[in-house]
Amino acid sequence: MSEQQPPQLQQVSDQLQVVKQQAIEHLQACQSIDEVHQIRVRYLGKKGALSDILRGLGSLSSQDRPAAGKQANEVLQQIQGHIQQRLQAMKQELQQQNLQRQIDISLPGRMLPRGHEHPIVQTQEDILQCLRRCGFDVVQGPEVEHDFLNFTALNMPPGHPARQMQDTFYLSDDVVLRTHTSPVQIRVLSALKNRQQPRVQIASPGRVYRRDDDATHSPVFHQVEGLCVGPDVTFAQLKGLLAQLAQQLFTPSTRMRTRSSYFPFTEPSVEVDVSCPRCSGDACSVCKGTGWLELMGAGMVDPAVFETVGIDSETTCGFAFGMGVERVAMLRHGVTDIRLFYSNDIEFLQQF
Ligand code: FA5
Repeated sequence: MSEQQPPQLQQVSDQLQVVKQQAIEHLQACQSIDEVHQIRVRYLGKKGALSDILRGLGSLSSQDRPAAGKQANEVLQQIQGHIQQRLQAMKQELQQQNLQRQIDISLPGRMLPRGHEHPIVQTQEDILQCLRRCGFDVVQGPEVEHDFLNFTALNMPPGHPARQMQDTFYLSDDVVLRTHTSPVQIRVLSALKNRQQPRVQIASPGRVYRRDDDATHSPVFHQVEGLCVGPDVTFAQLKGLLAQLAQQLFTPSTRMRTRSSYFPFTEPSVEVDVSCPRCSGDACSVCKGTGWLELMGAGMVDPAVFETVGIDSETTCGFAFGMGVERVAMLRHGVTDIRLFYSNDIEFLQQF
């Protein structure tokens, strides 16, 4: 049996028990650490329930006041203890949840999206790969070129009508953005000047520039140039090489044909066609019913080019060819608008 208390003290004691009970119930119902802090303020704060009771202790007799103060202090400590316990339990629960979330070693790793080479780079690399296997070394030339190397040394002196075949970006009177990769031929041949029986076999890839802009012509595009020079290089070798190249770039059944053409730096000159990869030569809308698609220009190096760079054209001959990389990529993948390659459209690029 608890000791009988004076009536006023008993009243305070009852109030303290009610406040404690309510605080415990509220703490149990709390769902978050924030809510626990709100309960602390509500019961133990300056304007809280316990402070209300403490303020009323002044009206007690001086005999009862110490006992009431002691009881209030005990209730304060008990509520604080419950708050600590509740916070502790909540923190442990959170840690447990976080651990479960962090260390599920059975989950698959998060895959980062993977990029790949641009279709133009892929095609250029396939062309070079094929040429490397045939013994060609890869040589690069500058994109800003002397008018002399881009035109004059290739048998197109100023005023030559063939210059108009390639609408040119002039940077100054005698400096241009190269319109084709053929000036690399001149740079390579000039280095062989005065050599007895010069031999060289190079492939030169790179960007070229023309004032062109429509669905099949871009102002900036890529070419791969091939040059093979020696004492006994023949047109038959050129045809054999290009037939092999066409079969490797398209399908093993791809056929090749040459049509007579004109380039100032080759003689004879040809346009090289391949059987349409879409219809295998049967005629379709891609080849406009002809069964053939134009692939590149080629020919035997014109003796005038050898003479310009100081190589004896009586004892040296060679062949050269030049193809548009975009054109090859369009034929391989059935792309009808060249601008798609430069549009940075991720859905288009993801197809390759
Ligand atoms: C030339 O540029 C010659 N230098 C190629 C050559 C080299 C012939 C060596 C003989 C010996 P042509 O202007 O035809 O030739 O261009 C070659 C290829 O570049 C064309 O077949 C075409 O596929 C591509 N081409 C030309 N203009 C553009 C353009 N604006 N956009 C995309 N591709 C183009």
